[in-house]
Amino acid sequence: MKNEKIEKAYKVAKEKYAELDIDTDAAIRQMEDAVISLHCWQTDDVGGFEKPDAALGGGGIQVTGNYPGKARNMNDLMQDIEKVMSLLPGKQRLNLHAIYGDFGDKFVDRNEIDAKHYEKWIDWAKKLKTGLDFNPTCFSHPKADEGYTLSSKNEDTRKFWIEHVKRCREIGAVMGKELNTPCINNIWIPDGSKDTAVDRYTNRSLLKKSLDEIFETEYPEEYLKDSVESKLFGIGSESMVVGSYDFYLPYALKNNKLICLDNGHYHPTEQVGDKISACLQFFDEIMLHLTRGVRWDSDHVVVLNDEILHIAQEIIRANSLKRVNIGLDFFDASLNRIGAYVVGTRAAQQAFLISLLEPSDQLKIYENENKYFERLALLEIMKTMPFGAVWDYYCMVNDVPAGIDYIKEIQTYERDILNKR
Ligand code: RNT
Ligand code: ZN
Repeated sequence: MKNEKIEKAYKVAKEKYAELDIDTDAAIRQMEDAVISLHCWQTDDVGGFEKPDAALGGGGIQVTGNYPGKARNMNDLMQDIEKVMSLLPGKQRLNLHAIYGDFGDKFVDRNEIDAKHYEKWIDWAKKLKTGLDFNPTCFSHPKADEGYTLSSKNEDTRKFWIEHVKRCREIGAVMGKELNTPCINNIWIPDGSKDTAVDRYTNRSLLKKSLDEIFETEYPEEYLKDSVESKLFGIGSESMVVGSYDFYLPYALKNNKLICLDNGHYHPTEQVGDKISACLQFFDEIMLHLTRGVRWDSDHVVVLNDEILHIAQEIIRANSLKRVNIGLDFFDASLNRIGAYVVGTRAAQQAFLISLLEPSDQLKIYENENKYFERLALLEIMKTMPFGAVWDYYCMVNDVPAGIDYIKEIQTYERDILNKR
């Protein structure tokens, strides 16, 4: 899709950036390494396919809204994600939750799942030449109703969830092997307490014990990578979360696992961007869940805000794009879900492209020379550079709609497909 207007604007922008020694073509090339793992669960509000009309329950996370057109089954989900991918520049993977298996009409409990339930996904990913990531689902289940899973004092419950997570790792390893790209199996559990808890020590030692047992089986790194995701609080776990940052950071480090940083899981003024350069001193790789926290909720659609930009900038400034696995994590049922993906993913991609267009050498020189006015001025000047022209060109060369054109495409999809569900 050649577009003269876009090319013309790009030419001007390219020259403007070149004045600051920034090569826009090189930045666009580097975007190849900014692969985004699309979370499947925005398509159906974290429902999954275990039974008809399955819905997210408990677990400290919530979906609100009932916008029409949610995915009802695997075919809908595949169709939706393919539509999303067709509107995004660059490369994406798909991040599945265990509840999205191919279970037919039979109820398959979490401790019974195996690779055959995900064969269709593997075939689909092969067809699309992409990779898969995976997540155990330790919520929306009667055995999670008491609020504790891997850290439960009920031995039956704890064993049940250990078995589930073990199977998820095995499934993930099959995905990685079949698709020739490591699958990241990310463990997040909802365990925590609404009110003041007094025996946190026992819960945390149980969680540690469960994880140790789960990780006993080793898989080749080319097939499977494990990550663990912490949280500050959730709905119903306001006073204490067992898997806190202080728990998982040392656990991951000591046990050679990845830490997953979800930017909705920290104190409101805490910056995940600032954690990047710290974690990268000790971890070979990290995992991200990009999201947008709004007051107490951590899962709004990502937009291009300071927080996301800071995260992307820190990764690029540390020259570490290849060491960061970028995932998304939001679920909003009050708007067109395909639109939510495209807005959220494009915002994340824009943050990376803006960061790649930063005059980082010059900024570092100013900083090293204590020229703080100059550093501040250049950072401010960058905010009004013609980034939009570079972005549109990036979309154009990737053969996807630029500017406002994707809005219409999603409206058409809504009319022709989503509204008929
Ligand atoms: C919850 C965590 C977790 C979930 C998904 C659905 O607070 O962020 O990543 O959102 O597993
Ligand atoms: Zn998350």
